[in-house]
Amino acid sequence: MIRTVQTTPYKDQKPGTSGLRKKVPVFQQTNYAENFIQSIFNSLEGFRGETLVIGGDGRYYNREVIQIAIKMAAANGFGRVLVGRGGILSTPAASNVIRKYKAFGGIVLSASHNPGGPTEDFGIKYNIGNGGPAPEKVTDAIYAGTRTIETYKIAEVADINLDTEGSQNVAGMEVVVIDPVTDYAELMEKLFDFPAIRNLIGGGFRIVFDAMSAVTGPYAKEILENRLGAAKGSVLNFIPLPDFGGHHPDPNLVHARALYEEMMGDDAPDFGAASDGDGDRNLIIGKGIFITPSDSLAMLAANASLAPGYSKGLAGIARSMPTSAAADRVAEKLGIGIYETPTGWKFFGNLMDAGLVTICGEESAGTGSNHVREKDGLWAVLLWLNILAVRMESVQDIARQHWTTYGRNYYSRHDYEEVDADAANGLVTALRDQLATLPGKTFGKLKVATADDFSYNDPIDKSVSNNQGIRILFEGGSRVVFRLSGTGTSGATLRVYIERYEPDASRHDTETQAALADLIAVADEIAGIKTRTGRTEPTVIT
Ligand code: VG1
Ligand code: CO
Repeated sequence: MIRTVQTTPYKDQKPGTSGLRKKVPVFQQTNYAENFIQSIFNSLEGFRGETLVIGGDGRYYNREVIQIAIKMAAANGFGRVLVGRGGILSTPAASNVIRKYKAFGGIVLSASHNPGGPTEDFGIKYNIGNGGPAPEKVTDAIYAGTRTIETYKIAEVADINLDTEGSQNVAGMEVVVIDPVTDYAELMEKLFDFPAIRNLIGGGFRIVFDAMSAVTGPYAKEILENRLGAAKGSVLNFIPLPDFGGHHPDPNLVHARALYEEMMGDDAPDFGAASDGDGDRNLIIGKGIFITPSDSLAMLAANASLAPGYSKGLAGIARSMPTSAAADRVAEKLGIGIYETPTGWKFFGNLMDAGLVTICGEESAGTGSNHVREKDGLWAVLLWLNILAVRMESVQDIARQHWTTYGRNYYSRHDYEEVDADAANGLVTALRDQLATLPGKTFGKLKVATADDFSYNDPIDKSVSNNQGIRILFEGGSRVVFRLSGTGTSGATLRVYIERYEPDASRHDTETQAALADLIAVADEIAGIKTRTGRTEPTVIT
């Protein structure tokens, strides 16, 4: 019943920032998914008889690849597979299941915030036993394996029933279909003061959560409406759809525009939030105020000890390099460590495992803690609600007080999507060539202090990751950062991150793009964005 199938390598199976992401038709090529999954297994040792967790965000092609992955896990000698009912597990829920049931690892099927559907995106990611994304040495080994693969192993059995909870036997391996929500909801109840949040909501505090027709719908319904008493209908777009209703399940001001408009209206609810395709990102909007992800990280860290799960305080904070330095000021005040890592959650795992950090965050709307080893959209929403329930102040008041105490880091990211790959690479190369000569140069009122290509030395496993983004730091704490996306599936996406620090509270009311206007102009002057890409405007501003 176990068949060994001859195959030939595909040359393009290099995992990016978060797993292998390609268009669905690419994944539908003969043996494409099989080659990658076998290469994952080939890179691992000692999993015979162990447990593997499998789940995905429900996007188009999810079920097909789950069937393949289960049959291949059986053929390769895993002892047990835990799979979410319907093939559903949000990314943070998958991380929790891996940890809770002491699995060897997990396969998470998602292309996160990218659109889904027959011609849109799909993805496969491997997570290790700590519940987090495989570190670079593992993804490098997987990629090396895909270049030389000759055979894969699969059990020749009928399709597994993914829709009924309980245990089945697949070619001698146990497959347990689990409820995707229960374990996760239990964990949230342990971390947060649900009675206090229930009181807040019972007292007339109105919330709205947009699940964007993606995976968090069932989680948000259960937690926000059933357990915390939010009015029925508070969770919008709660049915996960294979194509996310034709939208980008990306919780930002562009793709969650309707929510933003509602939150800026006269009769706005008190708190608005959204999550992405696989449930690991969050958007936080208070009545009349959008909280940037970088600010959210800082504000959550500053107030985390108000929630029971963090009442003993934080060990430290980590942020990705392009994320604003707002969290650094909180860490300084709390007297705890702050770590700056490359983009992507895989770099936080070692720091959390070593007990050096409790809370981590990225400017791309990812925040999380050591409760799992992925970023966690609903977790961020619940920590906000817990803080609001204790402080009994509005989001707006909490944000303003925070800026008054710490100063405000005006922050924005400009994305230029699907630009010509050669033009994008040329732009980055030209920037690298300028690094040595930029320091000391002035652009209007701005003087370059330092310029480099970010390198990360992991303090735990001593691995080094080079070329993680070009940083140009100006005197006074402003900076621009340039890097190319590692999650896109067509052309190149240039990301430009712009930040200015403003300590003076009387100047905290400027519109963000206006506050950053001179830096935006200098970024173009130094990098030649318009001339090199032919674009006059970013595709997305967040
Ligand atoms: C983007 C974000 C990064 C995030 C990654 C995965 O990567 O910038 O912060 O960790 O997506 O998020 P890139 O390489 O495109 O900039 V998710 O929610 O797509 O798994
Ligand atoms: Co995501």
